[in-house]
Amino acid sequence: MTKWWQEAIVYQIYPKSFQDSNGDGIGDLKGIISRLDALADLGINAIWLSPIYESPNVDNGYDISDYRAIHPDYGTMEDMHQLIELAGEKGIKIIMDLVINHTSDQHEWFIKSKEPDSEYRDYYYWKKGIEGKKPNNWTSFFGEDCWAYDVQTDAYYLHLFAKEQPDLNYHNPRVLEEIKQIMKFWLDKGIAGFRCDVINIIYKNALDNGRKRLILTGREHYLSTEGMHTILKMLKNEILTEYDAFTVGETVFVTPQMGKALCDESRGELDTIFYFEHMETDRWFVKWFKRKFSPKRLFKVLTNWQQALEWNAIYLENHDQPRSVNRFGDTEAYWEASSKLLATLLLTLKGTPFIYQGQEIGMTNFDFVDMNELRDVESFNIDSLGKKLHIPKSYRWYMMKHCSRDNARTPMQWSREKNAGFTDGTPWINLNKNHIKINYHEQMHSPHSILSYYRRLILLRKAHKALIYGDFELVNQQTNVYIYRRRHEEETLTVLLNFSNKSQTLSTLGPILLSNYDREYFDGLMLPYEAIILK
Ligand code: ISL
Ligand code: CA
Repeated sequence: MTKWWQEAIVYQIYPKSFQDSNGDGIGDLKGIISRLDALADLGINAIWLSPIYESPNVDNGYDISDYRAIHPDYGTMEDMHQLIELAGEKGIKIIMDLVINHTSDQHEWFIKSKEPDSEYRDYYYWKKGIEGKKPNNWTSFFGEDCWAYDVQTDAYYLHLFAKEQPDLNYHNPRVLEEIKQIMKFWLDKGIAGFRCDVINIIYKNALDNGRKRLILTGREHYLSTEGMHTILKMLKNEILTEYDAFTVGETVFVTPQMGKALCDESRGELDTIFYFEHMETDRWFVKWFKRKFSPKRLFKVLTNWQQALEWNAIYLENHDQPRSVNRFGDTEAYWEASSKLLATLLLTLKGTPFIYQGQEIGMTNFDFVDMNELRDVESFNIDSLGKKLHIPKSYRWYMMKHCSRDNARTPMQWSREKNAGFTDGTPWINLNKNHIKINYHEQMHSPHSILSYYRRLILLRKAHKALIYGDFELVNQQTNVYIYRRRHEEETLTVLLNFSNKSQTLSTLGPILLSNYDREYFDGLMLPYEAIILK
């Protein structure tokens, strides 16, 4: 049986940087509402909203202090109802971000839990140190260690992310009960599902010391545990199914094997996941060490996942990743062609595609010149860790340039005007100066723009079921050329992608359905960064 979300194309909005409506320099819900026509015109069917809940914004909303309230920066609950309704009228569903591994340290549960006798104490992991030392040797995702000390009660609490993000304790059944009620609260408002933040680490088996590792010491105690699988089954059974809600789990360090265990329909856990293996194909060990991108590595990872899972989420960008054209394309001579090439990949693989705001116009990494232009807590933590490790300043800056999450968080470039039409005020983070050249307005009017190409691809996907339901069949993954077929009933389409700035000669020929060079017949010679769909 097919599902609504298999035919859907999802667009991720990072609200803080999408559209400001009141001149305070921060994007907001009214701003999103004012751009719904643009989104409908692109042809998307759902929006994944990064967090808009009440939050001190240490990690831009991924530190929630009230799951049932809208942050005043973003507007009111009334605005949210309007967004759900008006988007719905245009056939666009809303998917919310569900951040339940941790809360903010300003959440009332956490504040109350600081009292040792409080009924909230066990909502979190509060532990006494061992002989003046931290409870164990685990390290956090953001580079610091992951136990914070509280003087008042002479105890530590666990935080796998920033210290303002204490981890919830799912050994306490009351925590899951709270989460279920929160999910119902939003589903009853008419949202269509959840993107579940770092969902495969929520259940910690034990707080024992971990094997020493380069990153994330301790992870064998909480990655993809049985307890986590049990929780997912309960959420699906007791809450999600009744609403026909869609889930995409953000899952770290997952293999295709683990992915299957999370997404196989028969197991009743998640619908899809975001894996990270393809995001590591231009990195050494951790995301902070860039290496030369090898297209072949990318093809191999993608093929592997395409073959392992019946269905999954497909993405090349999000708010945590540098822009894809910088990583896998060419921002100079072939900026347009390579952005379109990546669009073709995204929209012709098997799965539900996620477009990240700005990707549809080929937005690029930031052009900041100084550390004080950055805003991300992770970047600052990593920079100070780098300092401690005596990594030279120039290399630390190189790391930021290529790897900081702020690369994807500069404001959406709507026009060539002041502040790119994002705000009338002072933006919370600087805009990329290239908005003079790269902007929505310009591309909207050009039939050959990246934006128009996205539109065409989306229409094509809707017209050719093979692009949605077709099997994935690998034809070739040479050094720079990726070729695969999508076959469904009577129709077979072949996708050819040239990930290099050199032409390539192939033995295939034939009439073209779509090419990023607007050709109609393929003569066997692939141009630089050419993408072709053959009939
Ligand atoms: O971006 C990363 C490291 O640079 C990832 O390890 C990231 O931290 C991980 O994918 C989890 O991300 C999610 O949870 C974080 C939040 O900061 C991210 O924005 C969110 O996508 C904590 O809630
Ligand atoms: Ca605003």
